[in-house]
Amino acid sequence: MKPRYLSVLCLLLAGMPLYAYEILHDKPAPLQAKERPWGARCPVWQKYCMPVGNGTMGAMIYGGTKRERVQFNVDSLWAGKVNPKQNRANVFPGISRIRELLLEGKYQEAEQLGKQALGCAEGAQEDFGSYITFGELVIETGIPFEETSNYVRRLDLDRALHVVEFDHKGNRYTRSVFASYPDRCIVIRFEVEGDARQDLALSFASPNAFLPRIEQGDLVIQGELADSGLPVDARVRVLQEGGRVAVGDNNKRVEVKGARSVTFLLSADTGFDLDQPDLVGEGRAAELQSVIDAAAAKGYAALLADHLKDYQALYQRVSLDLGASDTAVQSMPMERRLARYKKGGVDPDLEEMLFQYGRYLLIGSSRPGSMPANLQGVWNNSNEPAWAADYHININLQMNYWLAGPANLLECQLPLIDYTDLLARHGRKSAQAYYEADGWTAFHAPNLWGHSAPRYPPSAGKPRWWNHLPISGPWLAYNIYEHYAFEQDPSFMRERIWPIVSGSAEFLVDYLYWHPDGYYTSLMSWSSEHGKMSVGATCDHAIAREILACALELADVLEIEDARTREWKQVMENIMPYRIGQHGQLQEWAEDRDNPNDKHRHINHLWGLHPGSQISPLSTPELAEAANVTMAHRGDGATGWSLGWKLNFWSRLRNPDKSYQLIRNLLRSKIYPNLFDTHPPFQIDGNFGYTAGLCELLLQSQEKDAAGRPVLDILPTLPKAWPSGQVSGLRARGGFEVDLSWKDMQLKTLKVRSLNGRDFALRVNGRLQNHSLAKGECLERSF
Ligand code: FUC
Repeated sequence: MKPRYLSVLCLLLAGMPLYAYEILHDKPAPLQAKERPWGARCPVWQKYCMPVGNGTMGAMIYGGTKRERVQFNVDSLWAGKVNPKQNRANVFPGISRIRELLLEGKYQEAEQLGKQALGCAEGAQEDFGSYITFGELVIETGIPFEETSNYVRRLDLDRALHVVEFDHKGNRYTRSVFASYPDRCIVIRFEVEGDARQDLALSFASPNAFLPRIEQGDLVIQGELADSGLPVDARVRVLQEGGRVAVGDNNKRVEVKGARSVTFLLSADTGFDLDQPDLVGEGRAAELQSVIDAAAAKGYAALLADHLKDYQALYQRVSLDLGASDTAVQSMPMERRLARYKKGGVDPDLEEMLFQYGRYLLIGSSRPGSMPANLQGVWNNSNEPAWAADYHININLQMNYWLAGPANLLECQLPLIDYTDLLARHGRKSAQAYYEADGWTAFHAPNLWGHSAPRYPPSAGKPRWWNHLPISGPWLAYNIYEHYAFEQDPSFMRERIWPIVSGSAEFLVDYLYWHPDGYYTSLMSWSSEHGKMSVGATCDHAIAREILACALELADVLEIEDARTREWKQVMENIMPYRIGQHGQLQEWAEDRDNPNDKHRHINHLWGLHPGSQISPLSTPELAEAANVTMAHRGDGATGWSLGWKLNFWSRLRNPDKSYQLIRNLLRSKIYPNLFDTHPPFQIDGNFGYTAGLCELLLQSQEKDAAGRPVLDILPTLPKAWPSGQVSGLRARGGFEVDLSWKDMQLKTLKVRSLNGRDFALRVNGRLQNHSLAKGECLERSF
């Protein structure tokens, strides 16, 4: 063990808080894999660099000694542009004909017609664009890695701080990076102990034509996006202690000589404004200058202190202990640690760390005022990221926020609500254009500007089930409802949540089709990305049932009861019921055609089990058994996000062994050495799905009792791998915070804090008990 690891270890043993975790590496990222500059699947970037973020900006740090690189992004940096004519004209007659054909059993003809009739308007695909990369700051130091010793780089999750440390010629060098939300900048500090001095040169590199120049000693970067004309700006201030500064490379490089320490302050933005997304906004150069001036005036120590205060107020709400890993394991570089885990090594601290990492990544990529976390959060090194790093809403964006409630980060969900407002505005036109329906919906993959039509036109030749998924809007509306379920703030609900959820219910009652057999069905539909055309995909029905129930619950709180809510209720109660098929499986479609050998990653038909609340081993045992059969068919492997979903399914099915197996599979096969989850490539939803799933093992609250009280289900699915442990600060629907501990698989202590004074029921060891607590009151029990 290297001396530095020893000191880290001593700190751990000295009783550091439970939320202190570090992702360790003993080499710079570029020495750990082969570089593919600006490549979407660059192994160095996606596997070894480590992320910091403040919601609006994200950076990935390479940790090089000779050349440090800080690749960075801004959340609204999108190629492409608004397309006001994205909805295809005259689609509804085609949809009506497809419906008739399906009812006549003419599936092939219906599919044929679907290929020609569905999709967005021609031209809209070209404007859709992609999330792209800004570029990187390059800081040359002249210190080759081979001349260094005791190198360590680590991402400290408790402080949201990246640190590189090494010795060179008897001097200890430390480089720290953090992304400050309060001060809107990324702070990079190069320090050296003792008498040594540093010579550093700062420059900018990018695959885009963003031009750097030195202005009043700052590195100023300016550009404009080709399609939209969106202005792009960044500014870097160089604050050195000691030494002197010069300008080089044709006014494009800042050169610092003989400094004791140097702090770089980076701030960047585009002119995009979510409130006026159709306009090409003003450049932000002047605003960034004020941001940087203010940060510089504050100084490094105060910037760090304010960053810690802001970040820890969110991060330290939840602590988790699932058992202790060997001390030698805790200080292992992550690549070795994962390899050991892969071989069956026991490492509960790593399982905890991945849980907290999900929370870290959400705090880093989604803060009030930012865009929501996209397929890669806010991190992206390429102009051609996989799936445009967009906002897929046929599971991915929704999954990004599953943890926001249970893992107690509701503030981080506000960007999702802001963005859904935009989508719903455009989505009203899409609901009319495609279904002549009121309310709003959006199809499977929107972009920065809230593209709500299907993604591709018929001429793109893409499979239609990708494109045409009108249930995506209601699926997203469920996340927005969940915000209220966890928060219970009636005035926020009235203003922000009700319009989205009620607008979704309005769409659904117009969209669902009254089948001649006497029920409402999603005609025509297919199970997302799995196909085939159907007279009713189970997932659509589950989502419709749940959203209508949510809308009715909110209407009840708002004391609204009218023709509209009566229609919602009537439709909800007459949606095609679940069907159990020939293999005992929960049918994916109205037609009994599931293939038991099919391992497809989308398991949409279990939506009512998770994230929905319709299927449970306790209240609907037959459906839960059918869901078990489906899960057995689909197996325990999958892409990153799908493993995350499977973990949530198994925990709702109250199967601890399977749940733990999924945790092992995920960590074994889909987690990179920087702990990013991979599809492949890197896709952040798997990280978020893991954290959400872990919450589900320890506390569930999706159930309501007969009187409508939320049921807090304590330790519903505890894996044997964690016989003793504790968690504190989890949040439950109804507005509660829960701490609990267990020993030898038995609950030991329980504390429930009521945030809103709602009555609730507790299920402990299988027994249900009602409770009343006033707002702010706690219930405490020992067992
Ligand atoms: C859905 C998934 C893919 C991928 C993409 C971003 O389409 O089916 O696996 O995750 O989203």
